[in-house]
Amino acid sequence: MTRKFSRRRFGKDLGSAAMATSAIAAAPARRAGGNRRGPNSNYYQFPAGFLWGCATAAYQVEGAVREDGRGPSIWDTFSHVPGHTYQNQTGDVADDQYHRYKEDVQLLKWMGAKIYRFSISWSRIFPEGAGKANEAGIDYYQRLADELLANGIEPFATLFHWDLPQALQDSGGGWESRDTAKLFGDYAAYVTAKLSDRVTHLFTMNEFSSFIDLGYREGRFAPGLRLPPARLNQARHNAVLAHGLAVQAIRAQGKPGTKVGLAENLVSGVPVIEAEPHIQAASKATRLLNAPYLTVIMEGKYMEEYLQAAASAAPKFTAEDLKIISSPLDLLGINIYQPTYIRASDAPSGFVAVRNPPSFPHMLSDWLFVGPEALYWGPRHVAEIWNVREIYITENGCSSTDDLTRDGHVYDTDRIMYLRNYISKLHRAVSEGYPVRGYFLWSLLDNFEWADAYRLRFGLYYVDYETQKRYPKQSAYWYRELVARNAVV
Ligand code: GBH
Repeated sequence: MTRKFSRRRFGKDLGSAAMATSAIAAAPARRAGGNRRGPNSNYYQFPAGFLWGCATAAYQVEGAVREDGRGPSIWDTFSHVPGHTYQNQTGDVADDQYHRYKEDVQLLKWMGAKIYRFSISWSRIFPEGAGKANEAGIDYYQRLADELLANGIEPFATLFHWDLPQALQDSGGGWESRDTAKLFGDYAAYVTAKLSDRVTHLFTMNEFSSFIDLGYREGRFAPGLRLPPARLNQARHNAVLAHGLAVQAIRAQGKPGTKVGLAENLVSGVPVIEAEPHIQAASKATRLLNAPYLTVIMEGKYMEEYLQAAASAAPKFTAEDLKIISSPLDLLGINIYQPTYIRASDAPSGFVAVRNPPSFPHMLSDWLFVGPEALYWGPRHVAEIWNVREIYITENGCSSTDDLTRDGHVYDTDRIMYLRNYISKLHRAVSEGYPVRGYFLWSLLDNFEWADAYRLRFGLYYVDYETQKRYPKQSAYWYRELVARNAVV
C-alpha cells in the first residue's frame, strides 16, 4: 500500500485503473475510518438457544398405510376416489418414512436440526378411532422419538394433522359429532401416557380452518363435504372443543414438564403501511378473521361479530364448553405462509382485507404469495393480542419447481430467496423481543401435498418417488449453514 485513501478520495480517483486496484486492496484496512459499516455477518444473528428444525405430517410422509394394524383414515378414502387429487395420487407410499425414519433422522442431523415436528396418525393408535389401542401403532412413535433423542433432536408431536379415522366419519359424521371431540380427548390421553416420557412438547391440532373449512365446507380436502352454515359451524365448534378436551387430557396424563399447545395457520393481518391506523386495523382483523378458532381458544368467548354474522347458523354451545376450549396453553405454534394485507377503513369492522393484484408474486402453489413480513406480524399479533409468552413457528416454507439435474442436484434459488427474506423478518420479531423460541421449516422432504399430491414439492430434500432416494437441494445446504451460524445467511 503506497497511498492512503479516504472513501471520498477513492471515488474521485476512479479515473485511474491502477489507483482503483490499489484502493480495493487497501479497503479492508480503511473500513474503521469509513462511514460504511461493510459486510457484517452477524447482522441477522439469532439469540443463543434459538431452535431450528423441520416439520412433516403423518399422512404426507409415512406411507405403510396397511401395516402393523393401522386403520384407514378419511385421507385414505378421499385420495382413492378418482378426481380428488392430482393424477389420483395417494399417500399409500408417500416418503415411506415409516420404514425409513432412521435415514430421515440422519438427514435432520446432517443439517444440524435441534427439533423435529411430526404428527401422529390417530388410526395407527386406534384403528377404529376408539376402543382397543393398537400397540404396534404407539410403538412406532416411541421408536421415532427415541431415534431423534439419540441423535440430539427434540421431538415435537402433533396429535392431529387431518387424518381422522374413517370409522369416526362413518359412525357420526366425523367433526360433525360431539363424540369425535370426546374420543379425541381419549386418544390424547392414551398417547400422552405412552409418549410424554420422551416427547415433552405436544400440539393438539394442526390448522382448524384447513381440515374444517376445506374438508367440510369446500369439499376440496377429506372428507369432501359441502355443509350448510349451521352444520359447518357446529363442526368448527366440535373441533375446538376437541382441542380443549385434549389439552385437559394431556395435563392429566403428562409427565411433569409436558408442554401443550396447538399449531394454527392463523390469518395474521399485515398492515399495508406500517403506520398507526393500519396497524390497529391489522390487529382487529387478526382477532375477527380467527374468531371461530384461535380467538375463542385464547379468549374463551365467541366474538359477538362472529355470532351475529352467523345468526341462526351460529354454533350451539354451553358455558362449560367455552371453559374447556380455552384451557390455558403453554405455547402457541403458528404456521405462516402467505400474507393477508389489511388496511384501515370506515367499515364497522374498522378494516378491509386487500386482495392481492394479479401481478403479486407467488411460489409454485398459486396461493403462496410472497410476503416475508407475515413472519414478523404473526408473532407480534399473537404476543400483543393474547399475551402469548412462548411461540414456535410450526411451519414456514414454499413450493418450487425443483428440477433434479442429471447429476443429482436441485438449484432452488427461489426457495432460498423466499426463506432468507421470511427469516430476516422473523429476526426482526425476535430482536424486538417477541417470544419466538424456534422455527420449523416445512418441510424436511418433498411429500404428499394433499389435493396437489406429488405435483408440488416443499422439501429441503428432493425425493425421487420411484426409488425413494433423497437428494439435498441447494436450500438444504443453505439451511445447514444458517443453523450452524444461527444467523440468516
Ligand atoms: C400447511 O397448510 C399444512 O399444514 C401442510 O400440511 C401443507 O403441506 C403445507 O401447508 C403446504 O401447503 O388449494 O387453493 O384451496 C398451509 C395452509 C391451507 C394453504 C389450504 C393451502 C389450500 C389452498 N394451507 N390451502 S387451495
